[in-house]
Amino acid sequence: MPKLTGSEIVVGLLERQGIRIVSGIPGGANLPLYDALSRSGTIRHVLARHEQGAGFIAQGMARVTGTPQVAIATSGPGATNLLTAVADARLDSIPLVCLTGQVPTSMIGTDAFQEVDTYGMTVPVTKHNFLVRRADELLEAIPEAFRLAASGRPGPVVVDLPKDVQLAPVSFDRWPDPGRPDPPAAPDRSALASAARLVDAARRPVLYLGGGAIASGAGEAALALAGKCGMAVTTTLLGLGSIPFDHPRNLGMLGMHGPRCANLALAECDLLVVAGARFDDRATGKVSAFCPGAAVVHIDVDPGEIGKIRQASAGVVGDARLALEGLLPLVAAAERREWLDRLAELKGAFPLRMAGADDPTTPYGLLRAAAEILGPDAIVATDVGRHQMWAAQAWPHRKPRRWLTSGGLGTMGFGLPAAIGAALAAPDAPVACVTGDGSLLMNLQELATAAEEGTAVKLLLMNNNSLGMVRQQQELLYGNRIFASDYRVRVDFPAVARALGVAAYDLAGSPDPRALLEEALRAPGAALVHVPVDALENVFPMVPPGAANTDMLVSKEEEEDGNDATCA
Ligand SMILES: Cc1ncc(C[n+]2csc(CCOP(=O)(O)OP(=O)(O)O)c2C)c(N)n1
Repeated sequence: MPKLTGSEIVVGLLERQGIRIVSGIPGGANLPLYDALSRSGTIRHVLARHEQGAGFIAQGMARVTGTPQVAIATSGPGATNLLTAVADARLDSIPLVCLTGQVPTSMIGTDAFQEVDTYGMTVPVTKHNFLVRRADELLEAIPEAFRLAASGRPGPVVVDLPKDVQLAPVSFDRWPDPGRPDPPAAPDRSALASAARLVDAARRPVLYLGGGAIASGAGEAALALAGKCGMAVTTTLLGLGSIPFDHPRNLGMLGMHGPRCANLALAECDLLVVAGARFDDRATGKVSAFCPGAAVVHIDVDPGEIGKIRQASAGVVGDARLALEGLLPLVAAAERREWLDRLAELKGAFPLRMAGADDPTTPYGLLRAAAEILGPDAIVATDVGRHQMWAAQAWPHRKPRRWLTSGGLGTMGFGLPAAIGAALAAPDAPVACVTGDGSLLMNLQELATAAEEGTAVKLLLMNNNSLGMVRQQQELLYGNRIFASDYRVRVDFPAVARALGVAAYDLAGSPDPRALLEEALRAPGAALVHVPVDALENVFPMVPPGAANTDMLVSKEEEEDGNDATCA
């Protein structure tokens, strides 16, 4: 009969859970946990420089592996710093288990030093949370946290650990089994039959894949269905990589910065089969104008999503992969040649325009060259802004779990720590982080973590000395009143990177930028590649917030070409 402290039980349970790397920062209220962690033979601790960084490092590992990963913070400011990464995981359905230190149970509610109500604060941004009041409860709570984080629609779980709980000795008979996800929810057969009838009756069907298609591994099933019944496929920002970017059925990303062909095709479809997506407003634009003539089959593992934004003619509750696999034998094979011809026409007339794609000192050119040099197995993380949308458009997304971006919360500062997490989880894969100067400044300190851990994260910094995406909206939608979006001080990013232990390469003024980029990407260890970008360089197409997806703003050049959106 083992007798261990609460902290030793937590560490033992993490080990049994198969956790090999955790990221966090110690403090007074979690020192017993750290003391126990120091004696673990199998768990490596990655010391982040900010708890938000620790949360995103864990997210990076979770997004790449699809399994819950662990971030640790102390009470009070540690927990509040972690909160953004937790909320981000909630909105993007990422499995995370966060362990926070708490003041001793006898002091809870007294405004003790570094006390915040972590339980109360995290209720709205977690899938579930625990305040553990007795050490023996850990034997149930920790495996349950892992089960909940990974089951059904994944998400973050916070376990708040008062200091006395960490220190209390407990005798117990045997270790509990590790927490495993529930088996994926099998879709209802009659719902699938209704969905199949709608597919058979449609003349212009489109399959719309979101993050749930990545989480469930639905890509192959999606392509099989699209191939059998003449469907085009579009993906959300989080669905990128579920099918290869160059697959003939792939229209590209829908929504605010998607290619025009995708948004125009959606406006013409008469059936939308939505799998693992939730009609986010950045994807749909003005909801009342989104696919106005389409019936909807909505497949989602979370019943709360069905009918939430858009009424579904058929709702299928279940795992996206299982649902698409179940639908496949029920639908009639159909070529739908007229629809495919129309899609080809739209794709030909309104492709994504990538100015400067052959020049590695332009945003599109940098992305294309880096993707080519890093190869098809590369993982790419992004921050939030124009650079993120350029990357969504131009990166050749080939496989799932290789595109890490903050979609729902849109958190600047996500990219670097998420990329570090990716490199820790997949040490053999090349890892890039596409970032902007505004975003990088939000978690810049994690460059030191990257250097310390020897992670070969390659930062592609598009530096426009401005909050570019905000500036763009001010220019286009607020009468060009540029306010609080241009920086007055120019940061010497290569010097800062070097000061934090990371090699830096500046493409500015380089006689052979492509060769320098290649040198940076092939060198061992982390590197920052600095690429100056004009603050006036906007990302197009763009659907103004609240407008219909068919009302896209395009670049001046495209406007001058006079492309008529009806094209027929
Ligand atoms: C934490 C956070 N604060 C503010 C915003 C609002 N915001 C969205 S994009 C953006 C500008 C991003 O600038 P930068 O990272 O330099 O990228 P760029 O758009 O210039 O490529 C801002 C301020 C945000 N998304 N996240």
